[in-house]
Amino acid sequence: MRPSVDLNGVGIWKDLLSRVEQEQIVNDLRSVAKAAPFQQYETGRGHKMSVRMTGAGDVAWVSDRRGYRYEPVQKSGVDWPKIPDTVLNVWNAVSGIDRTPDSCLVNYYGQGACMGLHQDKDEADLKWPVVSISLGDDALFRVGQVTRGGPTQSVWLRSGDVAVLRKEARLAYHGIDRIKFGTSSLLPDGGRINVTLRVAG
Ligand code: MD3
Ligand code: FE
Repeated sequence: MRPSVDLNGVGIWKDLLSRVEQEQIVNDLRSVAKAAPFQQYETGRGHKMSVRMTGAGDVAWVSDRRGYRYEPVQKSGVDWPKIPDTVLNVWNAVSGIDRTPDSCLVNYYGQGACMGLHQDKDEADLKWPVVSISLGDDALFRVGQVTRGGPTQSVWLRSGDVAVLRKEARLAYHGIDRIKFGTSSLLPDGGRINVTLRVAG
């Protein structure tokens, strides 16, 4: 299967997931959020992020005043829940690799939430791809270069779109400029969920 868009290693499958598949994933994510509630993390500099986050798998990404890192347990000491099979199915369909991901991060964007340009390099081995699933409201995704400050390209991510980041794109600066709140009926209270699957450990 080949992506419908390819921006320097960012492969995007527009509309890959049907409405029913999206609903099943959201349903499974409700169980994840029950076992591991969403948190509004602080950065090392003490700024609260606007995106709410949780995770599943052997490890998940967390941030606090000590900085960011992958943690094998939640702040409470409780294990992260299992990665839902509905989410693993998406990885198997698009990642092109045999290994299973050991970490699933779940980001929730409410009204006004955004994510500044950053690189993902907290994973132990950066050669593995990252798979991202967009659910809910439309998001303006921006991807730049491996170095900060280069030219960027933007694309709208919509509910059911799946992106795979590999090669140059894996280390490219990227972020979410804004959400068009209320554009999707998938989440009853609006907003957007992004699920990323990673080999982190
Ligand atoms: C490019 N998430 O979780 S999704 C993140 O929509 C993250 O929540 C955004 O950036 C979101 O780190 C963007 C697309 C995405 C995800 C992971 C990437 C792009 C990426 C990792 C490396 C390069
Ligand atoms: Fe990222």
